[in-house]
Amino acid sequence: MSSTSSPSLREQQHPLIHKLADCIEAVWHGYLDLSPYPLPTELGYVEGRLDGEKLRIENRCYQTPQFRKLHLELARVGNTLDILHCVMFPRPEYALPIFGCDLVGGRGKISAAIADLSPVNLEHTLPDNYQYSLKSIPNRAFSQPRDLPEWADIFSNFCIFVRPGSAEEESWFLDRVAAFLEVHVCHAVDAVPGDSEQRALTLAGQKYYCTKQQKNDKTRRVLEKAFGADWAEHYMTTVLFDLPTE
Ligand code: BLA
Repeated sequence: MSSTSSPSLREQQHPLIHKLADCIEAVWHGYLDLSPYPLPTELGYVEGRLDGEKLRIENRCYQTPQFRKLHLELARVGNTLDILHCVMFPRPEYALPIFGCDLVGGRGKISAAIADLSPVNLEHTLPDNYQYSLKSIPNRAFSQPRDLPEWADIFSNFCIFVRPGSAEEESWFLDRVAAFLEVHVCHAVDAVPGDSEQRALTLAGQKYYCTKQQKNDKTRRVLEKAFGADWAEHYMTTVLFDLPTE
């Protein structure tokens, strides 16, 4: 494992990952008041080995007045596995959903493309203004929809989980995620902070979201094989799906 200055992985990754990474950063820079998020420096850029192949992880992290942590992670295993992971954690003062996205591919094909705006309230519903905006985004008929695993009860009705079957479907996915992001940042910058009771509920909802995401064995396995079980547990609970310290 080593830390070095961070070269840009996305130029070498699947074109959909490259485009989505650029899109996410353009929305963040275009609409939000970004400041750096203090990620432990040893985790900005990491390298390990998986089945004798090099695993490289590059993290970009920011915070804003509304978001505790905006995290974009790009990872590459040798030339066989490409990953984009992105989560936008709102500050618990704001009763906003969590934007999450994961793209996993290899050998020129994306096998899993998932994106959602996930509710964190007890009723498990998105705020009315989100529902209204999201309903107007075109719903495309992807040829290979995928079933969510058993732990995934955190996602909304608007969640998209597919294996994109063509270049056209890849661009549909990209357009849908771009639309999710625009809806999200536009509503987020207008949001007003709630009271302490509301904050506690939102925090509990975020905690539930993280607990469920930590059950993703497919993510854990990749990290365990490259870096060991303890490192994987530490990474999943402190970098990928951590919680604010109250
Ligand atoms: C699936 N995630 C996967 C898969 C791998 C990873 C290898 C299986 C791909 C497939 O079945 O085709 C691996 N993902 C990683 C790794 C990282 C990562 C190593 O992010 C870490 C850096 N996962 C998320 C987020 C969401 C998410 C934010 O990190 C959703 C918002 C979802 N990933 C997700 C889901 C699956 C997946 C639902 C399918 C799991 C399954 O089918 O069991």
